[in-house]
Amino acid sequence: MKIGIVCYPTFGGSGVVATELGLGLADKGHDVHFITYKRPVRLTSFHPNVYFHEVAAMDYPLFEYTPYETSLASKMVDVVRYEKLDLLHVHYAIPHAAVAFMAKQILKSYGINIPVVTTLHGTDITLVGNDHSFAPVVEFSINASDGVTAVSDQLRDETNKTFKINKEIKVIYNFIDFSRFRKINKDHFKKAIAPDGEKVLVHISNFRKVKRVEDVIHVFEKVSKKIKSKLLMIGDGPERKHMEELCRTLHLCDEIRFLGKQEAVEELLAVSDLFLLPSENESFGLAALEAMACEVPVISSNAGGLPEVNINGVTGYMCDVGDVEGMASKCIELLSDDESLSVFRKNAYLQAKRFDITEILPQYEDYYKQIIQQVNL
Ligand code: GMT
Repeated sequence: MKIGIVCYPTFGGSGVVATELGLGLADKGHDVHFITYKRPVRLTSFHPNVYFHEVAAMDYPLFEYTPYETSLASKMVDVVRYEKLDLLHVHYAIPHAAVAFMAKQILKSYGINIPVVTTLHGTDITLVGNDHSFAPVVEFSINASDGVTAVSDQLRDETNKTFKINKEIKVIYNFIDFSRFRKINKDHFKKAIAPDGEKVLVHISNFRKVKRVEDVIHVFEKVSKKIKSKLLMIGDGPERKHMEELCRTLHLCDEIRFLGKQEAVEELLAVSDLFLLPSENESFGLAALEAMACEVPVISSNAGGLPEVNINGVTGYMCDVGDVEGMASKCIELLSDDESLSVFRKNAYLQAKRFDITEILPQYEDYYKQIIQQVNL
């Protein structure tokens, strides 16, 4: 198949899923055309079946806000026509599903009926999409897509609760590529990060409010009073500055390292003992899955779709949102008992195996075929 993928090219979860999906499809012999405003961060090397079409938004003194959607729709029309795509797969409803609708209508005037699949990722429904400044467009464009997928059962249910959706939303879980995410030996990293054999806790996110990053610091504060430990904070975003200030206030700067955005997170997960994800909301929690694939158990909140990924008492523990005390005591419990920590490590890996890319990718291929057939009826 010739597939067009539209996504955010940044470090966020939806862009990562879209890029890994495209690369996986390309490995299977499909031609994949990424249409984005920048090369996606995980698109790092040459692949014979992968193409990148950059959307250049036009600046003009009249435009206080650059009409990016118009440029994107034009690029989508151009790529579908000239590359003869079979299907467009857009990730994150805003604005991609609405722009896909516009592109689809324009393509009809050229006699092309391009099938459009929209994948919902989370905040496009829960945090941003349900705001009244977006909601009517989000609802309309989900209904106008030929196929719609969500990354967890919870996100599907939430979408149906929030909007009047007139079609079935298919759940296709996020996935993990074990050729990249697996426990590797990085003993020299471990010695540098935890020279006195300290336990290593880790958090990876975009440091937005929804991640409750301050809970990560407060949990660690409690853990570090009982267990010799270090905390790695990976990623960047609006809350990072406040978190660095909080570390100073709590006199924890020697124990907590802010590493910013990292390409090879698997190398840091390889030296980690626990992953912390206390999010206010999380449709799936791809970062937690990446940790689990590297045999790192997860202490998380029980928000959104997290219970579909992290199994309480098996692959880690879950507590209510904001229950810093509970999360800290579960960390201390696990980190004090090497035997049970190693059982949780194995369980985390086995659970991650359920989301192996080799299991999930065929679900997308089958869905594409079904939607293409439906549109061509
Ligand atoms: O919040 C993020 O981490 C970014 C956001 C995105 O769309 O880029 O992530 C959402 O999509 C990910 C991939 O499907 C999910 O794993 C995340 O759980 C989801 N984030 C939220 O729902 C807050």
